[in-house]
Amino acid sequence: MRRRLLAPALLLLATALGCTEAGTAAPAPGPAALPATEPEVRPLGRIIPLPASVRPGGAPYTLTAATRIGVPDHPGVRAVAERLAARLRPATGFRLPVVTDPAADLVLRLDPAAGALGDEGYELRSAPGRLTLTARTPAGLFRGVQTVRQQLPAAVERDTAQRRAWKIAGGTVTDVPRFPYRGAMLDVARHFFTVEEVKAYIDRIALYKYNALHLHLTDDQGWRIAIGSRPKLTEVGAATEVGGGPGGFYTQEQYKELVRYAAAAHIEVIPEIDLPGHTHAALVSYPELTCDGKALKPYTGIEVGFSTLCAGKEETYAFADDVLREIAALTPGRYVHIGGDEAKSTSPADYRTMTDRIQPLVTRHGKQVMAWHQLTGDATPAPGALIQYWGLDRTTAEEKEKVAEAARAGAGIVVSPADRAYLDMKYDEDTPLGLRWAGTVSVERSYDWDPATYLPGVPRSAVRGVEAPLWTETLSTPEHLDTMAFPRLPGLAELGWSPAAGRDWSTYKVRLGEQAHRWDALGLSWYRSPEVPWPAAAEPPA
Ligand code: IFG
Repeated sequence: MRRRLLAPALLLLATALGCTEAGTAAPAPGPAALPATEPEVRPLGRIIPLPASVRPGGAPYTLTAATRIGVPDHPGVRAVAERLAARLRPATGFRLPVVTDPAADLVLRLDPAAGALGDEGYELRSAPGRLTLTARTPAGLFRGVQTVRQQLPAAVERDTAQRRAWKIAGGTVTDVPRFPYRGAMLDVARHFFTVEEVKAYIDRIALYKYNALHLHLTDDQGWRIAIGSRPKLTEVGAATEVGGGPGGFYTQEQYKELVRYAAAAHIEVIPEIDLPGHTHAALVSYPELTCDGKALKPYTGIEVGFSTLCAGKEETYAFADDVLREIAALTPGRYVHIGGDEAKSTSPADYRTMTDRIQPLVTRHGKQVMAWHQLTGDATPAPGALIQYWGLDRTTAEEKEKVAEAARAGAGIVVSPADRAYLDMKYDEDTPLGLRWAGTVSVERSYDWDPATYLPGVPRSAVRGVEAPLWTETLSTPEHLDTMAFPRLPGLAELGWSPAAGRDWSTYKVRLGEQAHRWDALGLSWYRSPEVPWPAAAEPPA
């Protein structure tokens, strides 16, 4: 862009008007806009994540006032159907009864013999008068329902009756996920988010076929989950958050409600109790856990790496056992995440001592260990552990090699590079929210990489998938979460779900731009990135 020098007075005005910087014109306009309105019928497969196989053909299926949703006599399938009906009723105004009648026009069916569909795959067949979703499991039907939603006009997401036709393009979609682990992480420790706000985030990730919600429950600034045997963790440790706000916590009943709500979307909740670092809130609550036993003051800043449990004290392991026992009992999922990151105040020897004694507590309580990749550095991951990589381009080769060694020794790897997948990274220099210690992460940069080949020396078979962490040092409202997650969250879902072949930024960004109609219908406070061709009329809510 040619720099046009502005007369000083004009320069002042231009700056006041918020031009990107004094003396330059507004940034170059983004890619050409998309049509202001959606097509009458969305082409089959023009959704996110991109399905594995799409065979368009024939006339569309039309949802009508007479539509009935047919299910077998199976509670899991009926639950998926009821959720679909509940989603579609407000905008269509149709009754959409769920019936056990195979002659219904919208049918959800299980086919245990459809082995190729695996645990989450589905087949969608759409034709005049009949739409059939087939899967091996209710989870597969739930993933297929997200495709049904996205094939319908975005207006279907609205909660008031919309006068329009509800057509789904004709043809067949046969779809299976590339990776078994497709996670989104929400940090509720730096800033606390209520049960309703977390449920809203679950709704958002469910639309993009995520299947894991990693909840970062504890950190220096706050402890967010009640532990019956350690009441001070919430009496004291939950009373703060970054910036000095009131903080908060989940009772065990509230936490169970979150787990249930996620399970209804076939999303596994993975609780993280970050140890031995990131433990200041626990140390404030129980001073006997510090090596010198001195009482500490709550911390509401955003520094990291200054806290540690004490390897030489038996209290440490009694504490860890109390917490991990109760967390495991609240977790129907396979994993408990024990953190392990940024233990900068823990000696390597102490780190190994504590992780060697803490990991068996997880397995003793019937769960598998998940941890940040530092566990492969100064310690040895427990058998069957899931290691979450959060390094970045500048991470040293030896640190990456430690992860590769663990992978070759049997650990599963979840890839969430900070300079690709961290949704709390600023989009660019001008993003008001977020951090930038890993650099800025544009929409394209968050999409244009491959989890399967990202880490050198990690066997393809060890890569279980991808995760999109959203840290909340600078984010305190649901709107903040939406602004940082949209438009980057859907792209990471596609990296986890879609085949690598056929995925490229130039075509993806058009499918992404089309999603804006849906985000408007859902009322999301999304960021209108200049990288993406948005529909002419789609404006984020004021
Ligand atoms: N790194 C810390 C987080 C958070 C993050 C913010 C990890 C594993 C920086 N650890 O990411 O607690 O502060 O971007």
